Amino acid sequence: MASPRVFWPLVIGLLLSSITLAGAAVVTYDFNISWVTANPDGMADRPTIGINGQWPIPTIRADVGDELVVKVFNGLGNQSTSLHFHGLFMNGTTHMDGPSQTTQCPIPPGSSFIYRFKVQQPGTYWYHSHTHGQYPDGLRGPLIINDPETPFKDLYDEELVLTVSDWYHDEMPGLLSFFISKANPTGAEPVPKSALLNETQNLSVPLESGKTYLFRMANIGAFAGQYIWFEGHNMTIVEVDGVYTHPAEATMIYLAAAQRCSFLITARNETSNFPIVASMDTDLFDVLPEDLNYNVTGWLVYDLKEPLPDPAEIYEFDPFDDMTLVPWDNQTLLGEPDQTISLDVIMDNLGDGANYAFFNNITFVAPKVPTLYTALTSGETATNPTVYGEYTHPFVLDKGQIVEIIVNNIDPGKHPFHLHGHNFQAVWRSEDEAGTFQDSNVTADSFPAIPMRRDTIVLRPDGNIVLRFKADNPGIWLFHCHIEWHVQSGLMATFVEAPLALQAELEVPPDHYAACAAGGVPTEGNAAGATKDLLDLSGQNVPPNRLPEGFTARGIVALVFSCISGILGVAIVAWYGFADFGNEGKEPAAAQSEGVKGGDQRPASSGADSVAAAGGEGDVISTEGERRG
Ligand SMILES: *[C@@H]1O[C@H](CO)[C@@H](O)[C@H](O)[C@H]1NC(C)=O
Ligand SMILES: *[C@@H]1O[C@H](CO)[C@@H](O)[C@H](O)[C@H]1NC(C)=O
Ligand SMILES: *[C@@H]1O[C@H](CO)[C@@H](O)[C@H](O)[C@H]1NC(C)=O
Ligand SMILES: *[C@@H]1O[C@H](CO)[C@@H](O)[C@H](O)[C@H]1NC(C)=O
Ligand SMILES: *[C@@H]1O[C@H](CO)[C@@H](O)[C@H](O)[C@H]1NC(C)=O
Ligand SMILES: *[C@@H]1O[C@H](CO)[C@@H](O)[C@H](O)[C@H]1NC(C)=O
Ligand SMILES: *[C@@H]1O[C@H](CO)[C@@H](O)[C@H](O)[C@H]1NC(C)=O
Ligand SMILES: *[C@@H]1O[C@H](CO)[C@@H](O)[C@H](O)[C@H]1NC(C)=O
Ligand SMILES: *[C@@H]1O[C@H](CO)[C@@H](O)[C@H](O)[C@H]1NC(C)=O
Ligand SMILES: *[C@@H]1O[C@H](CO)[C@@H](O)[C@H](O)[C@H]1NC(C)=O
Ligand SMILES: *[C@@H]1O[C@H](CO)[C@@H](O)[C@H](O)[C@H]1NC(C)=O
Ligand SMILES: [Cu+2]
Repeated sequence: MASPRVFWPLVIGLLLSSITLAGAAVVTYDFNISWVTANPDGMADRPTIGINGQWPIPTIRADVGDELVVKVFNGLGNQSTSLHFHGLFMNGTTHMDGPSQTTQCPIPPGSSFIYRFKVQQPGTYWYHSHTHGQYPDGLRGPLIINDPETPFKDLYDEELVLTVSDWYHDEMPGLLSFFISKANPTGAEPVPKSALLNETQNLSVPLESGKTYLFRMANIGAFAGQYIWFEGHNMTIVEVDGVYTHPAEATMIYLAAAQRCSFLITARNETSNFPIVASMDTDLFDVLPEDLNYNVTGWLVYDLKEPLPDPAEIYEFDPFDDMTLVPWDNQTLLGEPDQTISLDVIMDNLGDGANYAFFNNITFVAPKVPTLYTALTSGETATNPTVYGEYTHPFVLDKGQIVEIIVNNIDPGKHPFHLHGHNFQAVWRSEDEAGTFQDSNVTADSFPAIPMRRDTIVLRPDGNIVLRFKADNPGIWLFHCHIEWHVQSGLMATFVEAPLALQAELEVPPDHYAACAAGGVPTEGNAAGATKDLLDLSGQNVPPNRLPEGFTARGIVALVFSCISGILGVAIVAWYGFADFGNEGKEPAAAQSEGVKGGDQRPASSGADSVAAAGGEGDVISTEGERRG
């Protein structure tokens, strides 16, 4: 068990130095990340990533104002890892944010790494791996920041943490190499095998009549959004993603991957029991396997001797609309933006025949040098986005700017977008199929005076969203879809916020650089590792080549179907054809893309570097073999 150890001597030291820190503690967790066996849906034992021999992994808990210290040992043996503390601003500690190749090097097997940061925000968060699409294999758990001064403290008697998630029977490396391959040209995401409630099924939640409970819910799944309801009970929402809200009544909520919501439930004067239901949003699934139970049931249990009834079937999902929430602090609409970033979400195929996700014309590929280390080692050139490489899709933000992000969905899927290092005001969200924001007649006049804030928001099919935040937190922050498949297929951009302030203020501890050395990852220079001419990006990691003009995704689908329908010879010829398109006109640098896109956040995977950095770990998710036909 990883119970926190509180170091009182240090607390006393802090008390002596500043009374404003009264009560602040240092809360330490020792985590040995290693393989265990789990079977939460009762259908199959599978290797799962646990902590200290356990899965589900521990809930991290601290109070507002505490310093959290998470000491990680990578005991996996065959995969590197890292931890992201989702929703925490990491103000002054961007190097503790967790994404591999962005703010740190992946922690290789056998290495240790310490995350140390102050927690200034109350609420419901979670932590998960931010390396190689790894968290769905088990490395995901709740993170709760208790607030002794919560405005709702008189409204409830007890609090309960409750997660929803989705579960696969196969491990991510294998699923990913199929997902991003020419055998899957439409980019159909693997469908989960089960839904889970608190990483199990048939969960009993004992309630006592007359008491009110604060439920802290988080969707810690890989892919599926879930509809959640409690028969016979309404919820009073008081927090989303760490932002307190004016209480709002709901009968059903929707939590996309990575979203959180806390709400009050008042126990009835009852002796019978009530189903809790979470139902995966099957709109997200390209295929709906006949044998899939996409619902998971638990019970509010008033009396164990009474039966646990089956849930009533419902015919329409009508979840609470989070855009109607009002933050408790009444923070008003941020002013006119100083910088507007407009991103179109596009799914398309590249020359290797696989399907990728793009913001505008760029699919994310991790740089050779983690972006933070580029920012720290490029002097005044750090304000020039070029040094971060084209495929990290960098945007440099100036300190204090009001930044507006417009995301247009040129795709019929839902995408939950997440920003690291901040939450954002959700100033506009269109209905489905509204087209682009620019083409609509919506203006800032229709933005709410007090917009809802959160850190993860659902963009609707072929719709658009407009978000605003203030660049008051120097750091390197990713903006990405939180569907783990889309992270890996490239739906990610990098915000480089006030890099010169980082150079002046940040000190990266030696164990972070030791992880780089152990993995053979360079820590200086531009995205390509050049230290002399910082604007020379030759040799940067790149995605597979584009398809030649006129060669459409539909063509690829047709090819694959022709293969499936048995015209094998023809298809094989076509296949070799592809491989050629993919390599046609490639400069030596482009050849390095092979294997890179199988997983993001991975160092270059060809040449000497890759052997040391990725190949050596044995967890390269590569479709290289297939690409070569
Ligand atoms: C939960 O109960 C259902 C129905 O009895 C059963 O099919 C399922 O296997 C149970 N799940 C687990 C993990 O025991
Ligand atoms: C971590 O766990 C693994 C697997 O249980 C074990 O072999 C290893 O000794 C542990 N390492 C440390 C540092 O506790
Ligand atoms: C869910 O699991 C966590 C432990 O992982 C536990 O602390 C919590 O009480 C459980 N929630 C409910 C509602 O049973
Ligand atoms: C829940 O709210 C709905 C709509 O406001 C209301 O009709 C219903 O009676 C409420 N149910 C309970 C159990 O309070
Ligand atoms: C709960 O129900 C019982 C039996 O119907 C009743 O005696 C009791 O007064 C009720 N309690 C409350 C708090 O309503
Ligand atoms: C899941 O629950 C929904 C809502 O009640 C219902 O319509 C659907 O039939 C259920 N699906 C399965 C596979 O049980
Ligand atoms: C927010 O506004 C409401 C009125 O709409 C007011 O009652 C409340 O006190 C305000 N909250 C804060 C934190 O200022
Ligand atoms: C994307 O478009 C911009 C603007 O047209 C262009 O400068 C850039 O080279 C393009 N990048 C890629 C990777 O195609
Ligand atoms: C434009 O505005 C009108 C009137 O407010 C509204 O009815 C219409 O739906 C809007 N069109 C779009 C594309 O938003
Ligand atoms: C970060 O800290 C600075 C200085 O205390 C503060 O001005 C800023 O609002 C903070 N930003 C966030 C996102 O918490
Ligand atoms: C790593 O080891 C685990 C546990 O033995 C195994 O299940 C998994 O497939 C291995 N992963 C890779 C990528 O080799
Ligand atoms: Cu997505």
